Amino acid sequence: DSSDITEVINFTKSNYAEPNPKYFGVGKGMNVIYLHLESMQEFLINYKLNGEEVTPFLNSLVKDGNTMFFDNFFHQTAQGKTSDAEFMLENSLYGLPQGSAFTTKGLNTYEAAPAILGQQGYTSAVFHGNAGSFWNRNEIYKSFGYDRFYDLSYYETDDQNMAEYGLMDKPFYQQSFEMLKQMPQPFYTKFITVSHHYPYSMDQSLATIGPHTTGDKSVDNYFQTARYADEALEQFFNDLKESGLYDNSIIIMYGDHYGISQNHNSAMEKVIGRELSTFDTAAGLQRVPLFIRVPGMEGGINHTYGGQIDLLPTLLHLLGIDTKEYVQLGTDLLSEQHDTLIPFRNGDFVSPTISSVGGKFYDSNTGEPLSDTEQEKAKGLQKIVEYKLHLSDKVVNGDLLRFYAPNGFKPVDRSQYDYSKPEE
Ligand code: GP9
Ligand code: MN
Repeated sequence: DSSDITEVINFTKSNYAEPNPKYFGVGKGMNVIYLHLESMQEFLINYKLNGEEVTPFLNSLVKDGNTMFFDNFFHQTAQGKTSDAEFMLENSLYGLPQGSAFTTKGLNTYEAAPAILGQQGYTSAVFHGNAGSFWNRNEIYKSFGYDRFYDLSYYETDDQNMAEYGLMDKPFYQQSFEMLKQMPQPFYTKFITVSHHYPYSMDQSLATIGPHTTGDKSVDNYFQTARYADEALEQFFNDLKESGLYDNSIIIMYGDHYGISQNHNSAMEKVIGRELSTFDTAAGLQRVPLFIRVPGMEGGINHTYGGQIDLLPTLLHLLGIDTKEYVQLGTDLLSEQHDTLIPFRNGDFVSPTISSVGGKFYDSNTGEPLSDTEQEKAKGLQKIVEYKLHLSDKVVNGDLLRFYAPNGFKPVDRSQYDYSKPEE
């Protein structure tokens, strides 16, 4: 009932991280472009396969000085995979422990990014070259307040340009760009790519790097589709630059979840070039890349520990919108008070000092089991992690945002949205 939301608000208020004056509002009024790096793991960045960079374009952004790259950023998804990542970045609420909140909680009340920004004059859209019903997107996006959803029906496809889950990244970005140019500004947009998706097979005539040589097919192919995705991104960036959108848009790129599951650990040892412990595979390798570029903001490598839950408060603060009154479980990555305790959905966690995997605690820096003297501290962190997940599940399962809206926030009216393509 409505008293449950009070407990949640008490927590989010106490966990609130004040915006950093250095970054608050630096992107005020700018467009927002989220680029979904399907199945990208952090280890790909600066990885060399036979002396060749796999993702030369992304690597160039790490050192370009204008883009912030986070090298301790973790995905926090579970069975809902892509949809869990989207759920977190739109709401700063966790996905569910089982199944996908997108599928089962599509009709809930949300206070999601598109609605918050819609009330600040933004037009929002998702671009995705797959059927709109996949992950129930065409329903839950209405609850988030997305104005437009350009799904597969908006794209030209043929037998040559389709990957297993939809239109391949290069034609996808090309065609999306034509639609993006027509959008009223400022806009809040998200581009969900599909080429670099398990099992990572692609037309070999389009491949520009050889496969890896571990002997594990999906691991080996992973590098080819990653290269293709990297090339598609570069092409899209070039279009943004030529059109001028590059100069008034915040670009955020995030890996959604692991691409190589823990069923491939022995091949991954060959990829990484050393023996991998449970800590390495269950925690360390769950890092995904995060890039944030705000025109005029200084970049560089940022070592802050963070997760997908933190994206929404980070973005809103960059846009100059305070998050104190919102029910958000993450905190601004750029705040001095950012909470660096990062829960995984299964109750494991990472932090800059202590990590937890399967009920055992580790030193985050050495990967060694934690000393006896620090066990109590670790148990304290474990309790907080469980509490955060518990509160989030209470909000999502109880549809608790029905009972609370921050001052001035107008609840979303789902009936106002229709994503079907107009007749020609
Ligand atoms: C499909 C795509 C894939 O539309 O987003 O989702 P995933 O299998 O990665 O969860
Ligand atoms: Mn995915």
